Amino acid sequence: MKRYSPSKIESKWQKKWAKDKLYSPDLDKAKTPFYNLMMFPYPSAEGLHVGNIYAQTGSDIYGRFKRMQGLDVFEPIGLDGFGIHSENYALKIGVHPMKQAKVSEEKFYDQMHQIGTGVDWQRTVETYDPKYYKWTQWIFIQLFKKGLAYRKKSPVNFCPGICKTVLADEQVIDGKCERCQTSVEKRDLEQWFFKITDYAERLLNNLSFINWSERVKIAQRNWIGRSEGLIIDFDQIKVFTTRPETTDGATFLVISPEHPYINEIKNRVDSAKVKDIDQFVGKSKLYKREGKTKSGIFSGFYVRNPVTNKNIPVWIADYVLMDYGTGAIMAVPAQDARDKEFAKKYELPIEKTSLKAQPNGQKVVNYHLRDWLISRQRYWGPPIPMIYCEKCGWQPVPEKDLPVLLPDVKDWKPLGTGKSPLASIESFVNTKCPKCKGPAKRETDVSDTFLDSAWYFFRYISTEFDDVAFDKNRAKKWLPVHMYIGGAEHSVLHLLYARFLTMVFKDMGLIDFDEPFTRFYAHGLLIKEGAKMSKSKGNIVVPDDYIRKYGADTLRTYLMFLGPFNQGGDFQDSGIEGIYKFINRVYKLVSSSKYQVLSDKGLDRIMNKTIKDVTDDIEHLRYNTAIAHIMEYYNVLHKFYTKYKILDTKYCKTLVLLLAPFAPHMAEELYHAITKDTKSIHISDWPAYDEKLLVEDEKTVVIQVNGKLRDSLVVQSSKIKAQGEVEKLAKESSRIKKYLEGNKIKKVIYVEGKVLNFVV
Ligand code: ANZ
Ligand code: ZN
Repeated sequence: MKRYSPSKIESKWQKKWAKDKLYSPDLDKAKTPFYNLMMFPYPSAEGLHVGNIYAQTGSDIYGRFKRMQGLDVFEPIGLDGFGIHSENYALKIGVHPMKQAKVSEEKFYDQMHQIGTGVDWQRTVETYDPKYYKWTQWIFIQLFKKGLAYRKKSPVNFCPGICKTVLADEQVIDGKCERCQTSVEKRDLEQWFFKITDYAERLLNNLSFINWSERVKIAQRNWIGRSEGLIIDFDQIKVFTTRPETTDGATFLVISPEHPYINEIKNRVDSAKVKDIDQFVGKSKLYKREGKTKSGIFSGFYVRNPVTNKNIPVWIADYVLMDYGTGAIMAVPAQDARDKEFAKKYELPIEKTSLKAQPNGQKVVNYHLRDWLISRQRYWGPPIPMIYCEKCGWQPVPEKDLPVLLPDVKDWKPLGTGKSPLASIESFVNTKCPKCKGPAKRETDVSDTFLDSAWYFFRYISTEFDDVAFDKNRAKKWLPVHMYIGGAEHSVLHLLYARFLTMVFKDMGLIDFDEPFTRFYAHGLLIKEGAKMSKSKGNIVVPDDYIRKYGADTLRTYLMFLGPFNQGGDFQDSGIEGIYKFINRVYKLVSSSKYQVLSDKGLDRIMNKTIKDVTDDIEHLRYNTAIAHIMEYYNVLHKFYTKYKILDTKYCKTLVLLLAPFAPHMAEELYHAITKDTKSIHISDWPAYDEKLLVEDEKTVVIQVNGKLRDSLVVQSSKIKAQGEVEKLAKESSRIKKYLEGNKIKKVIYVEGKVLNFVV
């Protein structure tokens, strides 16, 4: 018997799989397409975190399982390497992002090979490849043509830290930049937006039919935030309320510091007040999101409450947002906590509501969902393909001129002026107007990374097409994605943007479905020995070290054994040792057993039961329990072999087949050692089980009391050995009960599987 040597086995099979293009289905001829997609990774040059490997392995196991079940599995891989995360890393290490991208790419693909994923290496996609971002730009233009891309000056989140760019609301966590943790400021800038709000209702309604976990659907529902209410006039000021029946308790009005009516008010109040207002409004622009204390100022202006007919004061305060509802509210401090806090702070009246008088108003539905902010004042992204002409206004770059190449420049670092570094490159900026051919200027912002990753799954199936973003026939055949696996942290944004673009493609007549991901499954997160992994703690698990020491098969199996896949788990060095031993034992048993054709009824039953359990578990992504069943099965085989020194080949073959999705290299090696099959284990059939063999056989046990036959019981074979079990069953029998009642049992004699005698 040869010693188990993962490094030899793994590289050998990886080469063979690549040579045979084992994981590259024929996208046009495939009969039973199954699109198995893992969320787009965005690795840095430091390489993949064990968390990425965790997600990737979980996805790969599902793909391998489906492939063995006979489906044409397409499992692509690529790299989301444009954008702020990659650029910030390049900034940190002082290397040009274009150069860095190549280094990261090589490292990433190398790791992906090493871990033994069954991905189609013919169809990789990198977002910074001009062949890809040409189509990202094309998509921008289609949205512009449909009126779904527009420009707006608006107060936006700006990170003055290392990012020096506008951030989407979602990239601001507790007032801090998600990427570099600097406190975010508000700035007024002209920006490109996508009108995702036009799709709010569809995005919400479709959630009812997609197979996603309730948790993710709830997150999306909350983010879209549908709200029904009334718009009520307080003289010229309109407020939005969801509680019109509390209008009698509205003791003051609050308008946002950005509300246009402030100009009107300034015309009507004295100059001292105007000065105060200007000062307050100016200050509130700089407000940082984390300072949630409500501050405000009395505007000097009053309006009439339509229910009480009383005049109430109008305040300006920063807890009212301009871009929701009407940017103005009626404050009902008796009912609303924020209003109450504000009223207490500024000693405003708090009055009870009970009247329930409904004022007149206009019924409206509002959504909390905001339009998608696309512009980024950065270098490392696809230039937004638009041209500004003084005469003709904004014009899209003609499609034949795509891609607008990102110039390779030395000064790529963010400027912090509210302009992208591209704005300083005259040869880039100055161009001709596509309409009047006069002098014009290019847009110099690049688009948000979330746009790159919102449509990549359309490209995977179309990489050889350079004249379209994606091929319609391929899309018809392969989409929507059958199984999508990724992190729960992307439950809202990425998934929402991908859904939105899919709907737009449908409206353009390019596809005939609304939803891109039939099934989405969110995996859990890993920790290390009880603590969150972080660089500062120095407890990051570098997958390469473990692959070197134990092999990819052990790492994969261990990661999946850690805990339920949707809950993550605690990575422990002692735990991976245990799996390594298990893998070694399997290798030893299978490769050293002598094979004979000798079926055993008990083994048959256990084998069938194991196949059933493992199949069910993998189908539901319960990988940890699937592995536990395989381990139990191994133990039974091992015991049997130790006792009888022979083992029918079929039992080992099943063991190896069941392990194939988890430990693909070792399984391949052993499969060829014990079968004559020349094709790969990964395209052989997933084992089937026989329902009939699952039923345990039973035996009839005669029950006596003082040696006299009183009853007989049918007992399952598995319980037949345990006298206690049989005794318990006998005592439950009503026929036996009456003989035992009131008597003391002196002795119980059991002849295994035959007779049980109570002596009373
Ligand atoms: C009076 C009232 C009484 C309100 C009460 C609530 C409770 P959702 O459900 O999120 O739509 N509101 C309206 N526009 C706002 C804005 N631009 N900025 C901040 N707050 C705003 O919430 C709607 C409620 O939030 C509205 O109903 C309004 O306060 C406030 F007991 O009006 B309500
Ligand atoms: Zn022009």
